[in-house]
Amino acid sequence: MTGPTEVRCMLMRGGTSKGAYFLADDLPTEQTVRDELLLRIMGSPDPRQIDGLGGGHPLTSKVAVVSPSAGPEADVDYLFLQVAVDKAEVSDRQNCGNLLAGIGPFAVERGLVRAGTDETSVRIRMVNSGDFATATFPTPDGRADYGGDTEISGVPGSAAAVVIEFPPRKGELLPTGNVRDTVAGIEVTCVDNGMPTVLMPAGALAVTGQEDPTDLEGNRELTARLHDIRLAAGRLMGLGDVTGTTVPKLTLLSAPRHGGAVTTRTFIPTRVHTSIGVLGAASVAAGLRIEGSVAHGIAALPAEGDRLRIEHPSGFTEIESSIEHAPDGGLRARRTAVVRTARKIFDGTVFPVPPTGGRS
Ligand code: NQM
Repeated sequence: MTGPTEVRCMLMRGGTSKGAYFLADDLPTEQTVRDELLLRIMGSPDPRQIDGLGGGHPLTSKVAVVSPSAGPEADVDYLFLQVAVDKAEVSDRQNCGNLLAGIGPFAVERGLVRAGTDETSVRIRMVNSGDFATATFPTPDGRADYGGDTEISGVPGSAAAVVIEFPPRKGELLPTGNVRDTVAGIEVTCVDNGMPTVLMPAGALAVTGQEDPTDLEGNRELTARLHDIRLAAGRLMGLGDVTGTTVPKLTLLSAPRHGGAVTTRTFIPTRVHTSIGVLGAASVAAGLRIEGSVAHGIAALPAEGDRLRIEHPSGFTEIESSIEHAPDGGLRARRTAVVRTARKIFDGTVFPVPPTGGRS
């Protein structure tokens, strides 16, 4: 069975990423049919995704599937799908906090949520992880308004703020149960505050941690070591064999250079992020606060307050993060909050490459 020949779709920028947003009802219910259709919509596999909506980079090859929530704790359910650029793969193994920024406005645009008169808060269940978030954004006259004066690093100009609050997480912050692990010869801290991430000092890998993403991607010795570290860390984190999956991410840490808490370079996991993911930053922020972690000694933590400035290749992400000891003694994220922006780019009908176009 092949999917439909045309599909209702909205292209949105969410934070520093871009993706195709769909109502679940507008896509096939059968997962293999849906995924094959999404590959043809995004133009994968092809390094340029020239025949589809994808932009030739993992950060612009993303899909959000939205539906009314199945449970009372949320208004909508958001399933994130990473469409590989140069492989015929669609993965639900990770979440995306950047596309998350567009979910509230999209839910209003599609009539899943009734907008308030000035602003609207949408409670979102992130299907990939089972976590929740509340996004608040302006809706003057009951319509999503994307214009505003909020700037985020990695996006030119300004737009309306989307304030995202994550409630306390049930999951353990340290998936290996250890503050430090020795993995493939180096000490790392494995942390998960919504995005499984392996934190490591850049210096332990013979780089400064200030390099451009392309320089890091081109460093064969480094990428070979990171490959081994990721496979070993993935197993320790309970993720099994992570060959071919997009988690865990790998973040190289070094001292802050611009008044922030830390400098980051994040492999996602092969390309280097041009900034940092939202949940990636949430995991880094939590890791910085864990005493004894490989990150703690590198971090310049503010004397008070939850707000941390995570430096990255195109500027910084400010994130509010606090952690606590759970009754069972483990560490948990108490609260995480971040400000993003989002924008509707087009709303219409997408025409997938026909299956006979060589990708069926
Ligand atoms: O960590 C890229 C992005 C992301 C993920 C990636 C993200 C997050 O920036 O919340 O948003 O890590 O693959 O879109």
